Amino acid sequence: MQKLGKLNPTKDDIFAAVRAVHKRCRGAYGVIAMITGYGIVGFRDPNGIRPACYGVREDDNGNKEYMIASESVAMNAAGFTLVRDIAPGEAVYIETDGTLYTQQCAEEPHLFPCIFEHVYFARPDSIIDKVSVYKARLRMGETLADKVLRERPDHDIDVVMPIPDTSRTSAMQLAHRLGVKFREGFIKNRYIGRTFIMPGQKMRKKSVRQKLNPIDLEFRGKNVMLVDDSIVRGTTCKEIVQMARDAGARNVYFASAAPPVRYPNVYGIDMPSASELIAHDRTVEEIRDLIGADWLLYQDLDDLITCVNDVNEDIEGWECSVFTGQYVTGDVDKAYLDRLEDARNDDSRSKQQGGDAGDNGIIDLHNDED
Ligand code: PIN
Repeated sequence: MQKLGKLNPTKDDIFAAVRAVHKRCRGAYGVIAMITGYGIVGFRDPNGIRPACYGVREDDNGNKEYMIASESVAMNAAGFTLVRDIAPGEAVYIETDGTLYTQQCAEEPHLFPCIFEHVYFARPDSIIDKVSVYKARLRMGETLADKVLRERPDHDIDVVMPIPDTSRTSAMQLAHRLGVKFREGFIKNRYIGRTFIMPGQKMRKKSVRQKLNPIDLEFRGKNVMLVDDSIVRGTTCKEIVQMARDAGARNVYFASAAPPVRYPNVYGIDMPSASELIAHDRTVEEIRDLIGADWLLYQDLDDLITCVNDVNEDIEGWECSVFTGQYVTGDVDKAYLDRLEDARNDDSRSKQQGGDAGDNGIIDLHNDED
């Protein structure tokens, strides 16, 4: 329901409106809104699941200008300097003349940032809640290397390869720590842009081969360890493992910088329904078999948490529900997840689209590379 407010809203009216939104909404959100003629307002959900920050720059007359964004990289690109993250539940209001006001608008704010931002979503040059995404990804490579050495101290990996792009940072550090070669075995076709939602396995399979092309000489006769940021549906990695074999690899090992994704995301990441997640209700060995790899290595959740943990004492915990099935807002029950399953699986998506695998306007980031 939309209410028509006062004609001349003051900052207090705006903060009161944000307080009302927090009372009414559940889940995760980062919001930026323009109030025509008055200013812009930005705020973040009371658990700080989604990121938001603001920055400043001076105009030619020395006046301050502010910017609100979900990631600090946006600031750098536009010539702003990051001031700080918006606190969970807090709102920032910038009037058209550049005056900035902030106010905490949630009754019980907590900081539980989404760990998946660090695994995949955020750009590596972003700093979220004081944590450098790049450094976190480097550490993911180190902890993966330690796990390789724990599982197979006498491993026979000849070469480590990233599956471009997100995993490059961790793959590089994994290779470095193991003391094995790092090579770019797959080249991404940069002329194929972000593909919008593509329901149906067939479509997804075809687009993997259009997007990635192997450099055969890097594979021939070698034991290769492929590294990806995560395994979601498993379609891409199954195809990639096969491509590595076709290119002549002797053994294909697969490492995921994230733990098994076993549960759906209800906090803004458009992920497949539980039944479409390859790791849902499956053991690592079953997944390994399904993707056709000779060895499958997943990051441990404790290790992933240590990769992001040490810089910000305000962080009370991490939103890790896709790995644990525990949702920090405490209001996600089985009935809700069942409804989600019905609405999100491929069958219902293509029904909604009259059987057509076309664009429904939702960007499914996890199909981007499929
Ligand atoms: C790749 C990001 N990354 C690749 C997203 C594929 C899971 N997938 C998650 C792996 S990129 S699958 O950086 O955007 O290029 O498990 O669903 O097949």
